[in-house]
Amino acid sequence: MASVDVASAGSAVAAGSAVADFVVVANRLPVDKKVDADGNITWQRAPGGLVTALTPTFASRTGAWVGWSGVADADDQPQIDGIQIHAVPLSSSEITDYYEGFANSTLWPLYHDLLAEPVFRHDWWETYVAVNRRFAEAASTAASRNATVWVHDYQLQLVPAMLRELRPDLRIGFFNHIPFPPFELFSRLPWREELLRGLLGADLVGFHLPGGAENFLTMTRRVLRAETSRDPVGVREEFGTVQVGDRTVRVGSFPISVDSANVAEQASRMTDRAAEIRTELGDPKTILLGADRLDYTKGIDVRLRGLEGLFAAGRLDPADTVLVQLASPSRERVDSYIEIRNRIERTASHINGKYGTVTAPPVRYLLQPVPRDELLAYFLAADVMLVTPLRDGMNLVAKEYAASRSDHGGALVLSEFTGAAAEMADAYQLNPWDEQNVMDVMEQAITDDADRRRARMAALHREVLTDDVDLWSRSFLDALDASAR
Ligand code: ADQ
Repeated sequence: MASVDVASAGSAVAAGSAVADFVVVANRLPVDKKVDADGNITWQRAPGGLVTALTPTFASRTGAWVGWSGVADADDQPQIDGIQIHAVPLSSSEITDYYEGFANSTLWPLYHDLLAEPVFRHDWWETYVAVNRRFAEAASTAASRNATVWVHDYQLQLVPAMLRELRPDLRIGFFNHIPFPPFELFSRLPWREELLRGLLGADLVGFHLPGGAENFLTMTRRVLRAETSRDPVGVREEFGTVQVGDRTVRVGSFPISVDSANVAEQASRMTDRAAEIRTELGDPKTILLGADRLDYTKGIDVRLRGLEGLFAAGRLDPADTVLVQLASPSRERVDSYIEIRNRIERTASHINGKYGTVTAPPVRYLLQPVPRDELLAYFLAADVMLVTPLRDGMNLVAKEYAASRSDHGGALVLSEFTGAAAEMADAYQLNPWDEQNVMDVMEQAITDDADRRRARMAALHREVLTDDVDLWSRSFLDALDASAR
């Protein structure tokens, strides 16, 4: 992570006259605040696709970003890379109740098909409301008259309506980065009406896939008895609508992507390091790779069990196979995350104990974020990338892997339960709930004919280079510009 230049807050903003005509509101800022033992403060660019996606937009407008800094109680307003930063302060108890609680122990498991049991607590909800109001107020302070405000993700679903009430002049978009669940799941929420009304404060509500958009339209019709149009909620061009009084809210799907050209270019400089990695791993015949935030949705245990099954059946030789699992720590104080970490670590060490030797364990597991360049070198070294989530809104790793493989080498194993599967038909797709199928598809990707593997990767690479993250943000913002006031 590189440190970035920090200038003090612009006096116009400090004086309360907002200047930004484009404001992003997201749970996290694109920078992390670090405070050392002597109290010195530095800001470091946080890795994340969103800021990259929006760089061209920020370059052409006066931009501001409203979000949490990642540490308790910070409320700084530095100017970083030309973007006015509005850090929304969160106390330690708000981090527990709003972030770890309502966002990640209620909404996250509910929206991911109950992969963990969601917890419904009224005190968490109250903190979620209070924190959402704080974000809305900060956005209202940051935005100039008639500005465009783009609110992101499940942590901030109340912000659109709260912001509209404060600032009816604004054009407000909302994008949901995780799946939006079907009626039977969403209806469990004691606060389902409030959340829907919160989202309907936006002019445009976007999802990765048409299925999420359809679920949202169904919810508003059945819970709020809103009038909806169900034009095909296709990708980009076609929209459904919800009538809210005299306002028409548009609803559509916008599958996110990655900064493909940049990934390809950066990866092309990592070929030497990729060769070195292969040597360091003992030059095995097959290198399998997983790279994920350590989350129970990502199916890290699915691929480990698949590997064990193939070893047990004698279909894959443990002496000639290495699976590298790069896991970056996430939400480490939440119980369900502690449980999945323990399960993954038990399974990995069981496989190594049973099928490895002291000097050559087949599973290499890292619980640390890996620097970007190094991650790309692993992508190039991998013969097969394993992306096996039980549920995932999109999954950027699959797209980054395809973008990095300008050489058309490697193969992508991809769960049908990711958003990415809808576009990446040339991946080796599997059903992560079917152990037999997991083993079969992993084996097929490893052993398939070289020409077929190359043709599939060539198609995936070509596609992701065309459908990049710039197209995603432009299509969302164009649709928002065109939306009714
Ligand atoms: P995430 O659940 O965080 O995103 P994903 O889309 O896969 O998941 O993005 C993860 C990012 O972290 C990728 O850029 C990847 O390169 C990086 N990463 C993964 N493992 C890493 C490691 N060990 N070290 C360093 N970096 C690592 C949410 C939704 C997704 C949706 C995105 C964007 O859950 O479904 O695709 O938002 O909308």
